[in-house]
Parts: sequence; C-alpha cells; structure tokens
Amino acid sequence: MDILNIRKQFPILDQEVNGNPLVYLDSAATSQKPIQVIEALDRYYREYNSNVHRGVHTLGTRATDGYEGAREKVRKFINAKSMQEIIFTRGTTTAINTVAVSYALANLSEDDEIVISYMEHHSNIIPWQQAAKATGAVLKYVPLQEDGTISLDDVRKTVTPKTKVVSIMQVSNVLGVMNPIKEIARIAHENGAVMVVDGAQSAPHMKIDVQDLDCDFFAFSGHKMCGPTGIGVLYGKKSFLEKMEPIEFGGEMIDFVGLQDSTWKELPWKFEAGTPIIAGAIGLGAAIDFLDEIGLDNIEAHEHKLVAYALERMSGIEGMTIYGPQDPAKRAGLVTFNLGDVHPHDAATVLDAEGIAVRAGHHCAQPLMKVLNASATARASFYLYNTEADIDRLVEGLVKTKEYFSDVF
Ligand code: 7TS
Repeated sequence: MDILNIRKQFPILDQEVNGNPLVYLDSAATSQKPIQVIEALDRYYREYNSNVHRGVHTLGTRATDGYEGAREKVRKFINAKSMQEIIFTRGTTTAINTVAVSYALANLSEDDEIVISYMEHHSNIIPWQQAAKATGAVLKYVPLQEDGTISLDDVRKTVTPKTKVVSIMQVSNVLGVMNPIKEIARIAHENGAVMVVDGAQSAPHMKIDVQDLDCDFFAFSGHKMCGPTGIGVLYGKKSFLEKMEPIEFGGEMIDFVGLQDSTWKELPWKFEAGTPIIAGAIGLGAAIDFLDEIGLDNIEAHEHKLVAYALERMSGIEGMTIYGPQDPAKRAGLVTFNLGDVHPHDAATVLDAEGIAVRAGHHCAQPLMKVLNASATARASFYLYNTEADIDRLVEGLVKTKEYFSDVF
C-alpha cells in the first residue's frame, strides 16, 4: 500500500492544527473522506440532483441509477445474495433499532431471551433493553475474559433454547477485540435464535462476507468507512425481511393506498419510507469503490502493523494502562488507554495542542467501562491513511502529557 499516495487523496489531512501538522487518530468515531467521495457528492448536487423512483425525466433517472447502483455496490461489498437484502438506513444505530422494533417486538414474548455482551456499544444495548421491556423478554450478557475477549464456552453457557436474539459486535470500538462471529452465529442458530451483528467497526476495516458468517442481520455505518454521514446499511436475510413489518410509513414505501388500509412495496423499498438518503448512498458507493481499489485485505494488514507498533511503543511509557488483549494478533486497529491518573480528557487536550486528535470519554460503552473499572479512557484509532510516524507523534505527545502532569505520577 502506497500510504503517501493514499494520504494525498484525503485533503483534510494536509493541514496544521494548533500550529502542528494534524495527526488524526479518531477514525473509529468517524473516518476522513477521500477526494473521490467528496467529488461524487459534488457531482450529484451539481449535475443530477433529483428525487428517485418517480418521474421519468433524465435527472431523476440518473439519480435513481446512482442510488440503486450504490445498493448493488453494497451488496457486493458484503457478499449478500440479493440487493433486496440491502436496506439503506441512517447508520448502524438506525439499522439495529429497525431489527429491535420490527423483528423483536413481533417475535419475542415473556421469558424469551436476548443475548448481547458486556463490550457492546450503547447502540447495541439500548434497543434491546427497550425490546426486553416491551415484550417481557430477559436481556442477558455474555461475560468477558480477563483480556477483554469473549469465550465461546461463555457464549454456549449464556445462549439457551429460550434465546431468540443474539446481537454482538464484530469488532469492539474500545477493546479492539475481534469476536468470532461465525462461531457465535452457529451457537445462536443451534438454539433457534437469530444472529444480529454490529459491524460498525468491522466493515470499514476487513472483508465482510455475510453468507460465510451466516448472520441473519448485519449493521454498519458509511461515515466510518470513508463515506458521508447520514447513511448506513441494514443487511437482513430475505426470509426474515419478507416477514417483517416496516417501522416507518409514508411515501416511497407503499404499493397501494386506500382510505383505511395500504400495502407495501417489495423489498428493500418497504423499509425506506420517504425521500431516501440519495446523496449519502451515492457517496457510500464511491467510498466502496475507493476501498475496493485498495483492497480490504491490504487495509486490514496495514492496520495490524500499526496496532502492533502502537502497542509496542505505548507500552514502553511508564504508567500506561492499555485495555484489551496485549497480543496484537487478537486486535483490530485501535488502542484504548489511560496514562497514570491523568484524566483522559486532560490527556486529549494536551494532545490536541500538539495537533493530535484522539477521543476521550466512555466511548458509548458505559457497561464496559464498569467492567474495566474506568470512568473514562482515551483512544487512538487508526485507518488506512495513518502511518508509523503518526504513532511516533502520539508517543511524543503522551510523554509531553506525562511531563505536564508530572505531579500525578
Ligand atoms: N456500534 C459500534 C461498535 C460503534 O463503534 C458505533 C459508533 C456505533 C455502533 C454507532 O454508530 P452510528 O454511526 O450509528 O453512530 N462508535 C463511535 C465511537 O467509538 N466513537 O464515536 C462513535
């Protein structure tokens, strides 16, 4: 991978922040956008902005082709069988909420179980809490091992024939852990449950094959994979989606409308009420083209090298606590840490003064923070445009942070 050439395609990276060259280490929150995506959005608005699926005029046809063409790119990107299984949503959060409302409310009742894990993002906790409250189902958590990983033995102990839904993240946004989704899906299916995957932190960074994973639903966000904000995807197996009711109603999703009753369009449009996220989908399509050209395997290998280097360099700083597995082979491209008793917000503020962007806080994973016994942590997350030099700058910044707060060491 020619990183310098890749970096040139991200105009935002070429700037100074607080008098220092920007080091962007917050891609797990949202990734930067390459010029190809920015230009695709620009072209859409300048040349063929129009509503889709209606009218016969030329711009409308071009917009429809762009929107539906993006759906086909997504289908191929995750190897879904049919474009009917690809629903555009606002992001991972909306995708998981759709399953929790449309599938869980209709299919779960008292004493049924929903199984998630302690490492989940709030977006994969609260929709299930709400579904449990509404149906009387019990929400259960798979515990974590000492190093933050999930053991399949624990999954086998937690998932029972009463379990109707298992919903687990593929990659943790805090621990960097990669979960064995294929094996977890097998356990879910052996017990008659559906498998939902939160792919927000995996789809941008590794090859996804939903047929190989044999998951029933898979959710991800465009903005974490070089695409625009406001667009995401819910993949669902057609056999489930066909039986599910829409959660939003109105224009675009209907077939016939009567005074008292209406019928829905076929998949996937019955789940896309109202004017859809046209520019977002077109931008996501451009992001997929960009990522495909570089190759997800290359991106994953690059991030693996970066995380191994970061773990080695950062663990050399005295007072550093790194959360999650210390073995780089078990991790995706992010490192969550605390530096002695320095509050992570203070550490992030000192780093920001050096032009280094990291995230600090609970990372939308409060139950996990409890398990880690930390009220907050700082996180450096990597993507295809980061380099070892970025990590050197981070380490220098952390050494400065330590000096600055030397009274707490
Ligand atoms: N699931 C995981 C694993 C995530 O990391 C995130 C966002 C979401 C779901 C929600 O995605 P959204 O696009 O619908 O908002 N994670 C983060 C993060 O780690 N820092 O900022 C957002």
